[in-house]
Amino acid sequence: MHIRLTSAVAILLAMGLAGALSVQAAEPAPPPTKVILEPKGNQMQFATTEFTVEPGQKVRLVFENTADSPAMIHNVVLLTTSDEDVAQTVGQAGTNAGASADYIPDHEAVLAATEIAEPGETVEVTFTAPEEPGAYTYLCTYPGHWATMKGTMRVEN
Ligand SMILES: [Cu+2]
Repeated sequence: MHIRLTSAVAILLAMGLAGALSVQAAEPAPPPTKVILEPKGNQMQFATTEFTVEPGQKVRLVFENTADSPAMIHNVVLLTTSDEDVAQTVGQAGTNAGASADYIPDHEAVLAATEIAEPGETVEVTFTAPEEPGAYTYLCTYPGHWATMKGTMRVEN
């Protein structure tokens, strides 16, 4: 009787394990969705001013600095909000943060940020999109750029 019970438990355990494994196999973690951004020529603007991702989706954000003017140094800073005042605050704080911080301020509204990309360089950052559907601003915080160099990430189902 003791042996039979043990066997029954072992079988149940094995079934449970198989079940767990099959669930994992059926739902592998999806690879991050890739978003590629570029500047608009040698202007202080992004060529793409809007992109859409799903809530909670892993996003690999790649910024290719295709500018060729030496002055066109950029980054991409994604915010937790689309509030204009917050964008302005982060833009100004970025200038104060300075080159050694890649002009990325230590601010609670910064959701993700790339380092600085000189002309011809490519930088990237991987992050998890917010669960909350809505609009999220991204901007370049290189000094003088944030006022015109920005866009919107939309989170939608
Ligand atoms: Cu810029």
